[in-house]
Amino acid sequence: MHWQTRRFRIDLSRPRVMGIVNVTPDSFSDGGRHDDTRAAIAHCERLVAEGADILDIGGESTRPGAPPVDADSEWARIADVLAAAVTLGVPVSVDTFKPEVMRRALEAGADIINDVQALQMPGALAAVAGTGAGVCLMHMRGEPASMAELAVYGDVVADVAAFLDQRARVARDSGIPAECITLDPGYGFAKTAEHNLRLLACQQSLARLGYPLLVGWSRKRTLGDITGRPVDQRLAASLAAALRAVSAGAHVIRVHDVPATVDALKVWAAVDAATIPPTAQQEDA
Ligand code: HH2
Repeated sequence: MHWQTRRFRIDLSRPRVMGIVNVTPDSFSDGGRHDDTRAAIAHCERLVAEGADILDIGGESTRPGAPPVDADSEWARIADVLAAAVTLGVPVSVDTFKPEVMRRALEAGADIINDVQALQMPGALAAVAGTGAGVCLMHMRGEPASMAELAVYGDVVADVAAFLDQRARVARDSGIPAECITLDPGYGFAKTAEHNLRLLACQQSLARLGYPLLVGWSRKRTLGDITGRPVDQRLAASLAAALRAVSAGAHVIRVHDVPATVDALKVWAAVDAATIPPTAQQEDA
């Protein structure tokens, strides 16, 4: 399986690590840490040196209750960081739901648009179609400010699958090639801890929709609910969730802690490489 993006065709025969670069004053786990341009560019360089396969640059926090940011301010936060990131030799994604920011990011060389609103904003499909960009279509409901109230589902797995399937169809009908599309269940977005865990337990059914899955569990609140740990002490929990997600069909893991995730996936790959295929096992017996 591959993910076609503008400059790179990403081979997904092994899980890939997407390193998070939040150029925001208020992101839930690292807000304010990289919100000056120089620090954010240094962070991009560090993540690539640590083994990130993809960078994901965001200029607006999507944490519950985050205040909205207008397109000009969002673009002003990320423009110089994006310009530097596209010289680093890895695909660069921009995390935005605003068509105006998408258009500017693609003009500036972004490879991927990561949209937590799954290209539902008027003009978003047109901003991406025909550019060759990869897209990540994520499930959520409402806006960050209101999403907690909307965490009510009949069957969360069926509802999320139906939404993602429909958004992928709409994207394709708008001219975005299937090979450019990844889907994301949107862990933590308009979902309770119970919903998030149920979705992870049943994530294979989303993988069966036929598109690569991109997932983000890194440091999220459900991990704090389970372990009782604050956001800066959720590395072990994040790794456990990342590995469960990979075993349930995820191809791209969106994380803050790149070196630890890369190591965990190296061990995973080493065990895979040592695994005897079932047919050979039968011959041995
Ligand atoms: N999670 C966050 C933001 N963007 N994009 C995708 N595709 N999937 C996710 O799970 C996802 C996402 C939230 O995490 P973070 O960027 O660290 O926080 P904030 O939104 O507060 O900047």
